[in-house]
Amino acid sequence: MTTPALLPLSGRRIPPLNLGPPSFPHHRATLRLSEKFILLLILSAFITLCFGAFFFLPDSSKHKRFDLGLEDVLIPHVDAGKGAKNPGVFLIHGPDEHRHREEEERLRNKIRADHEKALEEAKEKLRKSREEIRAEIQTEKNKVVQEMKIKENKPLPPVPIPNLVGISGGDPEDNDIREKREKIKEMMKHAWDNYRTYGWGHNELRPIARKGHSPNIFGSSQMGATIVDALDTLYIMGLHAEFLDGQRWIEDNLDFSVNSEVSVFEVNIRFIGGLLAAYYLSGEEIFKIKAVQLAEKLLPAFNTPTGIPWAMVNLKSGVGRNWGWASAGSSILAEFGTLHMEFIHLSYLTGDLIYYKKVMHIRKLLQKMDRPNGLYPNYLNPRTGRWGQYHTSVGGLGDSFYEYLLKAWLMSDKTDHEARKMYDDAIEAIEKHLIKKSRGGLVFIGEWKNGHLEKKMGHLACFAGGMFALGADGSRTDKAGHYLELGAEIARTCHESYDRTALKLGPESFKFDGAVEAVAVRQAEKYYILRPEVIETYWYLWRFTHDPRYRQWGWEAALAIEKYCRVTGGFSGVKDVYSSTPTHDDVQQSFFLAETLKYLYLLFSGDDLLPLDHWVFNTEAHPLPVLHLANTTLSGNPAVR
Ligand code: DMJ
Repeated sequence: MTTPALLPLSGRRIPPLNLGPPSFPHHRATLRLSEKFILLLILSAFITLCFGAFFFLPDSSKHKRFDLGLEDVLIPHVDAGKGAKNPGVFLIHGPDEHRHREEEERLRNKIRADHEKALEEAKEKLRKSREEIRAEIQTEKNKVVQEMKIKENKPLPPVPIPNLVGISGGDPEDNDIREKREKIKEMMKHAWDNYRTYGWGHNELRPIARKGHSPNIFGSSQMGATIVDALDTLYIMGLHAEFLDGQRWIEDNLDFSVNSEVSVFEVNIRFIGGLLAAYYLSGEEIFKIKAVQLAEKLLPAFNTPTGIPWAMVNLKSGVGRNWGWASAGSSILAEFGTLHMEFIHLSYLTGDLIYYKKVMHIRKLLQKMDRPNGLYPNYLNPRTGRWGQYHTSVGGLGDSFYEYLLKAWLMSDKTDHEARKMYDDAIEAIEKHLIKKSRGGLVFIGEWKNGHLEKKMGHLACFAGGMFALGADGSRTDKAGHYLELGAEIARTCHESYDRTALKLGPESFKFDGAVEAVAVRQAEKYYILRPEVIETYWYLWRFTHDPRYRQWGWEAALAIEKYCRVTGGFSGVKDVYSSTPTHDDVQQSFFLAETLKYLYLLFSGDDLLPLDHWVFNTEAHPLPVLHLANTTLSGNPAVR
């Protein structure tokens, strides 16, 4: 293990970014525009100042102003003369002197306030760096373009639809397996029906309070996250009436012009991923149109000095910012690094390269950066392009970045070699520094914190078992067997984390510390919120090995969810998996319908349903078809060049 002293702890400052082609083809024009913008601001501040000063003149001069031969001054006034010659014009009469003064005073105050505000704004602008002003101008320009496009609501250009293999079926021959699959479908119906009754249109459901709920990742919006997230699961389960119900809601109600600050990552994986999958499965244009409209709303988040997007964006104003808790104002690796699949599909479907360019820009920037011990830190500052704290994780904050490198390669029909290389390099460093075996023989993935390995594994990191198995084929020389084995070891460890609890459901994170193995220690880490990652890994391992233990483990988890998480009004997370009398958290997460129940259903289906050589699942389990990019017009794609 490399000592911390050997780490390049400060992180290299990247060279000034070239914001020219391809992302900003009008670089020079934009520069001139920003200078003009500053001049304009100064000028407007000056004019406001003069205008304001005029109103602050002493009373005597002010009277003169009203004596300029105008007996009837044209300002709004309550005392509209009955005999006014001009309807709609209000007059000031001599006897109304008092009210006149009040009105004048009010006007003066308003002008003073406006004047001060304009000065403040001008000062604020001048304090900003050239790059920030440029980013703001870009945001404004994008907004105008976006509004024009939305107004036009023009149909999207037709593109060849990829080969959609196995969008239904998968009926198991074995009776027992068929019954299990039916049970999972019934659980889906229970979750959906209750959301339909009590939470319809809200983002999620509170199954005990029986009302709508919205997590902070969606701000104050009510965008029916559960509907969009659940659509493809409903479709593959053959719940067509429910699917249609969801489609109708989307057609009539899903609107993204909301004044709400949302997580770019979450909106991308749940909404754009969900809408794209629904589009591919059903062929209904509305899903594609909505996905594109939403993607345009996310684009302003990329207007940062480096092109690394903000974590959050206000869907109405386009203003972005980062989470307050993130190291040194950083963006998060697992967030800005988990856009690739959806954005490539958006470019494919629209013929508009903007999405492709945004994510390729992120990739190029990451490629150029130094990586301590070959590891990608979780935090990157979008203003400076420098890493934040040197924390690396395959669980929260890092996880799906690695997943998307592998899946970018798979989704490109294995032609995106650059992505595969980045994945292989990253996984090698992770294996070297983060993956260990406990005294009891359990393989786990720890968290790297400033040169020190914390022997703690999160539930989220359990997805990596499936990822290693999925990436085994195509890995570097003679390593396919090794990675499949590693995936199986991670699956075993995560199963242990479930098996060592009272409820047979896994905690949020678990430790390996002396005698403690695969068990949560802190109370705050003992909850289970209907997460899918362990079941996801069972499913991938099942597909690649057909070892019956994975179906058995999956069924154990399904029974535990049914027994401890099912309530009359839906399904709820539990606060402590070590307590045999569970307390519910009263949230039915949208990913329970998108992922947990979908992976369970697939686990008890035949391999002909959504076969893995034709479909790649995004990190929210939304299946997107493999794109044979060599035959398409994505001109920037390495496959074409
Ligand atoms: C899901 O929204 C996605 O899987 C994401 O990548 C991380 N975790 C949640 C579910 O646990």
